[in-house]
Amino acid sequence: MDFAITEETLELQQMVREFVEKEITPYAAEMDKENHMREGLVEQAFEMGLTNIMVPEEYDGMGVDSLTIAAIYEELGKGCAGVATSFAANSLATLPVLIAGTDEQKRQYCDVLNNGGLAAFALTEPGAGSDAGSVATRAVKNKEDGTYTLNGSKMFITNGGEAEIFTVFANTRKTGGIRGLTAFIIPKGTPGFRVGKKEDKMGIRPSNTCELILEDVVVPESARLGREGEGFRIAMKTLDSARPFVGSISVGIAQAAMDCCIKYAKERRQFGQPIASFQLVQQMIADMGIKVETARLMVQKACWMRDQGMDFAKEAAMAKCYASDVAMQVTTDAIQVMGGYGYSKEYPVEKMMRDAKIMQIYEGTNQIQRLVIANKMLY
Ligand code: COS
Repeated sequence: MDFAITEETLELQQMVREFVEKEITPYAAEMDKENHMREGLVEQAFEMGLTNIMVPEEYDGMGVDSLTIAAIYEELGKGCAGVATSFAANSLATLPVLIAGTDEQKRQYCDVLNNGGLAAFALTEPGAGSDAGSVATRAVKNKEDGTYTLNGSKMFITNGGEAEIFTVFANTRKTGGIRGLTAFIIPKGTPGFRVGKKEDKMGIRPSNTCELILEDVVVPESARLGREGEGFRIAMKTLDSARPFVGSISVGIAQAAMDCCIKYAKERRQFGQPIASFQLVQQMIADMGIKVETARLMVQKACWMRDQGMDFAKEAAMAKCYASDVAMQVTTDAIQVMGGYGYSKEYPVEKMMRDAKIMQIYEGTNQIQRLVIANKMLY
């Protein structure tokens, strides 16, 4: 095992850290309140190469490895997990195309990202969350010209209202089920494809989360990713790949909450001394440190395994599950150390705690992660 961070990654990480400290952290509370991203931030992030980080070199991207992507998402997660989520959703949406797309499809998709566009991964539906195979959106093949007509709706889609291009999962079988799940590339503006309600969420509020509606959306056969019925495998492989990155955003949240509470504990005086000198506070801080360090190592190991071409599904699920649980525990404890101040919007930790919660839910709940892990351990 060797996942030492290279000089190049360190340099990039430092650049992103400075960008986050200047352009994201100072605006995080405002973006949270306003429920959308600051004007111009996507463009600035694009200039830094942060919105198309998943694009391989052969499609004119940076072509960085998973460890580097994780390091970058951790930095973004420190500043604002909502912003990190929006940019990471671009990677999530691109992965199915990289996994199953033709050269032409990869070029089409990557070009959108390389021009600063956002992308969205549309799998979830009102009735299909953990049970991804129960997608009810139908794709019917038209015998005359080979096109497909899609009807249905999608829910909780990150970047839904702002993406230029979408990866949409629909069922090509009348009877439904995982064997009919099929993935399609659908550009914004395709007739019949529209954005529905925007979610008013508890956390990650700068990220745009919307419903999508498909009414007689006609796409050419060339929009289909892989074969009919290959969608479930594509979705599962995509989620395997994306999970360590949810882990890295979670590590970022936890690190930021821990840093904030350490600073506070050194400044806050009670009983005539800084609260950092009390052993019960020290124990909480030490436990936070152990958890953050462990979570980061688990994310790095899963990323390294992915980069080595090893089977990393179990480690990806473990990293996502553990790191997001850590983010929730550390943000909760950081508020505990900071008492009433931590609970107030005067400090950023209450937002971090709200942001942390979704990490245990999206891209597969932590209950699903445990199923995946147990399955890999038992069979
Ligand atoms: N990679 C490749 N193929 C996979 C796979 C993976 N990681 N996981 C499962 N498959 C394949 C299996 O090999 C199996 O294929 P065969 O039937 O040809 O053998 C098929 O998919 C079905 O697998 P399985 O029986 O394990 O599927 P289940 O219906 O039991 O579902 C869970 C498995 C619950 C793990 C899956 O539905 C899941 O991950 N759900 C969560 C979805 C999710 O994360 N939703 C969040 C919204 S997306 S942001």
